[in-house]
Amino acid sequence: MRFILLIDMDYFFVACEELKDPSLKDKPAAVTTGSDREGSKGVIMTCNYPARKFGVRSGISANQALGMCKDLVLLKEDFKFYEEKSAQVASIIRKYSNLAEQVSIDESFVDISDKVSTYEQGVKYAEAIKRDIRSLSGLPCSIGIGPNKLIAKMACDVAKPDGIRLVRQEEAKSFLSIMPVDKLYGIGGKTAEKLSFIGIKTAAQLAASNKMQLIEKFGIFGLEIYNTANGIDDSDVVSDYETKSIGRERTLKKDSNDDGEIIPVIKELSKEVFKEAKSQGFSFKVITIKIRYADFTEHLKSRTVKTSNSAEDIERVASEMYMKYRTQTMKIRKLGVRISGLTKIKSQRSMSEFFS
Ligand code: TTP
Ligand code: MG
Repeated sequence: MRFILLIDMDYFFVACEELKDPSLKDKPAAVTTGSDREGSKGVIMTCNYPARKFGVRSGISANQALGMCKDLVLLKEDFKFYEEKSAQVASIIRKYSNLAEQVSIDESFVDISDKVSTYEQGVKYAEAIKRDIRSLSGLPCSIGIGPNKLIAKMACDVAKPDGIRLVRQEEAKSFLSIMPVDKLYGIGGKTAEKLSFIGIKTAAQLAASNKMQLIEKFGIFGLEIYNTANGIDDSDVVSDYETKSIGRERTLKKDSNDDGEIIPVIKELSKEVFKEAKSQGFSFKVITIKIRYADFTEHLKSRTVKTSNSAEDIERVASEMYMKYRTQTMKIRKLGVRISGLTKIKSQRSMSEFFS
């Protein structure tokens, strides 16, 4: 018996913008791309739920969106920030399971089959992850729970926004049956159109159709969509988790060779690296600094220490290496601190924390 979660952030880019400007919360707002081009307000990447009420959606032009909702707040995309938040969410998820597969900037499958043994426990587990994501990143998400990736994904769609939805194996077929085929995971508009030519419009019709006819028409893909409509999916969650090292880098506001400016940056980066190592429960053996000079040459220096889990060790060794290897003639553009030789010191959160 497998238990799979699909965690998808709600109105992700705009939710990130709300963190920067909480006054956006109740206003219809959208993030655009391409607004730099002359004479263009750009294209909508996503919008919040108040804006969706007016029909605003991803992919339409900002002008068209303003036609639907004249008070729509347009925000320019800030990918760097969204990527940071995405990485933060991914690291929160990893505290719960290493068997996590990030499939886009804001969604991950998580296999929790070795953490829970009933659907009810799966819901509790999902609630705990959702709570943690909200309190640590400040962002809302929705979670679908099911016996496979397909069902988890479809369950998440109906859980939105800010919800959790469980669909058991035995409910899967009837859960899917009312859906139009183009709402099924993996079936796009073109396939839906071809299916409608042979009289198949809903998942129920697809599930009850002639398997051989589908294979004749679509090849192996025909079998896949037939299985999809029947709630069958045995694909694995493929873990993208392999922490060989934990690092942080920062570009200085202005190129500098002033130790008084640089040492505090190294200390700050060391603290951040330590915080991440601590949250993932790792001790480390190797500390590395990276110095990128104004001419883009890059220097890496490493030192191996006795296995450690102290913030002071990272700060001290990183600062010492900097003082030893810096050249004072060239200004520095970017600094990095990294730890490797990681060993797990803390087991992942145990179920007892959630069920006590
Ligand atoms: P989605 O998860 O599809 O959308 P969403 O998170 O904004 O809204 P929700 O999940 O609550 O329905 O996509 C994640 C992000 O990817 C989204 O915030 C912006 C970006 N994106 C685009 O840039 N273009 C698109 O066409 C879509 C659909 C999303
Ligand atoms: Mg999303």
